[in-house]
Amino acid sequence: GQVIRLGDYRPSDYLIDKTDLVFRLDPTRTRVTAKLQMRRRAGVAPGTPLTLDGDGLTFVGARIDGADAGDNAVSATADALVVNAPPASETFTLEIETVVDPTANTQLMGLYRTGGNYCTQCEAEGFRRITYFLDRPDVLSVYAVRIEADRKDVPLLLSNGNPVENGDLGDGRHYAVWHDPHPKPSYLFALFAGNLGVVEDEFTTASGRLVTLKIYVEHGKEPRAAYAMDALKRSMRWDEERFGLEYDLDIFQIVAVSDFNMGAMENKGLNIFNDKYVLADPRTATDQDYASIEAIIAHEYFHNWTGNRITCRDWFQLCLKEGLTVYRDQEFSADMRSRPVKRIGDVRLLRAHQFPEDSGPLAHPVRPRTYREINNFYTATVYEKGAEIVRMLRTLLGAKGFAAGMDLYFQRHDGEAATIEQFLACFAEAAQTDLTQFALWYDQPGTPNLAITTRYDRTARTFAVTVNQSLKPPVAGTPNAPMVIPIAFALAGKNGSTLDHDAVSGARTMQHEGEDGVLVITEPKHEIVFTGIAEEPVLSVLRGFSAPVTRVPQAPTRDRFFLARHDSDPFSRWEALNSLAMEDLIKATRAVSAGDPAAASDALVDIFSAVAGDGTFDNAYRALCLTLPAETDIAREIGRDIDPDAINKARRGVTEHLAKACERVFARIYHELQPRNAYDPGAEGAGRRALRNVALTMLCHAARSTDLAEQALAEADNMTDRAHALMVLTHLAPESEAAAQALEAFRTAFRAEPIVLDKWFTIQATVPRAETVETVQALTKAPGFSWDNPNRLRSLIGAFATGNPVAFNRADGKGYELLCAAIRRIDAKNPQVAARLMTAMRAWRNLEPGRRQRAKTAIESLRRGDRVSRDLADIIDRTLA
Ligand code: BAL
Ligand code: ZN
Repeated sequence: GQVIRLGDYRPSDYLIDKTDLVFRLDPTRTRVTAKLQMRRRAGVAPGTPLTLDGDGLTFVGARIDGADAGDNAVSATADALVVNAPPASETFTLEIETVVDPTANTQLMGLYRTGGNYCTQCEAEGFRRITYFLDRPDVLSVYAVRIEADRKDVPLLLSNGNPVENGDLGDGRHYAVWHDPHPKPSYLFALFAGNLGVVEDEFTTASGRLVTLKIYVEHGKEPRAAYAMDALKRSMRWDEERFGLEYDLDIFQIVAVSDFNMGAMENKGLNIFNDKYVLADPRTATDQDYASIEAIIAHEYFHNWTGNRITCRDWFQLCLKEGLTVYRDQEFSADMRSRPVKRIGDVRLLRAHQFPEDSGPLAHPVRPRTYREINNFYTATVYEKGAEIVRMLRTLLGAKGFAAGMDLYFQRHDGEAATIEQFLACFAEAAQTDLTQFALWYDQPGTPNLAITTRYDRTARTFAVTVNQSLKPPVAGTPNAPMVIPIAFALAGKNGSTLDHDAVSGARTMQHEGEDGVLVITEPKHEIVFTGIAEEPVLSVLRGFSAPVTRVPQAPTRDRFFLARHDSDPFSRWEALNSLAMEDLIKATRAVSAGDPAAASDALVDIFSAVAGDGTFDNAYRALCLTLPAETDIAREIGRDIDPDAINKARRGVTEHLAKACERVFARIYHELQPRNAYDPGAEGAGRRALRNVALTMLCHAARSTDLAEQALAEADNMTDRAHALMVLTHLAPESEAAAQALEAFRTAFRAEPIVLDKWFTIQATVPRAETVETVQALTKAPGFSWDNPNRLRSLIGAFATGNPVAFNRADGKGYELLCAAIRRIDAKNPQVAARLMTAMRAWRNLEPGRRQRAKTAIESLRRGDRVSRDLADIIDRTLA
């Protein structure tokens, strides 16, 4: 495939000022007319040929300035339309007619059918599957859209912007016209047409604009859209209050569909959502589902400014909208819920998904410099590390400096397609600082490491801190210059309170009002000295995870035990505890490999039971503290020659040890936190359930019995408790009659609810034992599974490959074979989903030699197959490179 390079960017020769679309919808032969108001860019020679992008289109005809364009004027293939000699005038109209088959569109890019309805997905390059166009984000156009369809089957006709007109066409058909006054790139175009129910509400913006809000869902599911509507209104208010950003149309619509490659899409004024991120009620959704809905509704809404009003110049700048918008939705959720709990969750996610990406064969800069297939760059690096960069800016500039930079960005670039350089320039200018070195965060792949040592001199009353930064290039030849690393810190005295100091030398420090002090690391090595330190402090660093870095070696064990009890930053306290647990888990893995039993250290048992019994902590926070690192976390930490069976055995052993040692505390928690009130999805209720469910898991481990899980399952009055109890029962006693019956009861109860049944698939796909390979194979034939639906594929095949290290990495290689066979089958229909599933094999080189060889063989045989999509070939080739 062809490689696209950032360095090759140049503006298009032509612009499209106005785009008038007419859709005559038909299940297999939809006719699309695009009337494009073209404008030659200043400085481009008259008559310069014009090439429009296409992808799999059937060309019908073209007209230039109203006259039929003959074969000499225009040449069209499925993948491009060339106007060989456009009019010499500065502007002209180009009218193009194409035919597309929405029913045959299994890629779910462009115009496709879902649940009998018509739906579009255009980001990144789906619009070219609808009509020929300059399908690139820096071509902004004003759209008017007319949709015609059968009235009975397709009563609802939606597109971006405001409704203009609708009416009857006789012959059973009708039409609607939409107009979006905001110029937008083609990737933000959307059309939905079909038959759905609607929930309606309204919102008045700070400046008094009355906005109609509509959420469309399957008929009968309207009550399940109430939470999404509430989240939307809270998002709209929050963006006004926190960023001063108001909504800018008279109507905002969300459509929930069941076949969708991504989570959701921020099309201007008409967001299209995977229904799993809209629909919720206590019977069908877990607390995690509610939290995801809140975050994603907010994320897509926030894109209206960061993405839509200011978009990206080219796809290399994807993090400009995604990293920034993730940062914004993280802040929103932190304000709606518990800030430390949200931060810990986000950091766990970053470490689980982004760190491995950044240290393996698929590593890329937050702003990549090349790509073969842009769909493969909607990654944890672009999104989550991109958000961390924005967070670091905020840390370095302080609340005021950051707000000034954001304000300037909106003021200067509204209505434009911008770059990372332009974004950073706003902060540099507003806060009067140089961000040249900081910009390396966008260009250098890999996770920097900090080595930090300390020395206290009692007589001189000085505290010396040495910081070394290093960056191991994850891909041969990638750059690794020293970066700007903000280290939020405190010097903790005996009871954890922060000690004062007189002066600091050796690094720039900053102290923004009401925030932690920050050491600004810029060199490979800093020797920092604090003076006037009255007692020996314990250094607390990277508070709140102030930079996306690793720290190897860890702080001395003694310091971490101190911080786990006393650090005044809740994140750092969790971090210390988590790293101590990790240390024990790694020791236990070594023990298991040597044929010895796995156990937790006495010190870990002590602190674990102290945290478990400490009612002063918030429940959700305590639940996080009492959750051991996952097997995949342990594998990542071990890094090489990984034996997933040993890790599983070790984690189970340590869990049982801790569970037994703290059994009484967990029993007390379990009984004290019995639900008292009706289910409420808010943070407080979710925290109670999270802690109680941790206690349930631990009690089952302690007793080596699933009786309590069975009882919990019988008592559960909401999906959070029900799914958790079913998971514990199935994972701890997969062969039991009780598990079989409970699974069957769940299937029967939710057989008509695909997104709920997905939980049933996932619970079974993640049972940690070798036989699960055969279970997953069998489940592909179960009623309710479909090879065509991305959610089904993710909840069965995806969960198996990424959430079940034991079965997926079965020593005989059958897990890899299962995944690769599934991918081959999926790739023929939906390359994007196939490529995404393939990333589950990116860490194959870290496995012990036997598994490594089997994984490699499976990947290679997949690559040798005929007809591998560009998406999939790109991932495979980079994975093997
Ligand atoms: N732009 C793709 C979906 C999202 O990030 O919101
Ligand atoms: Zn986004």
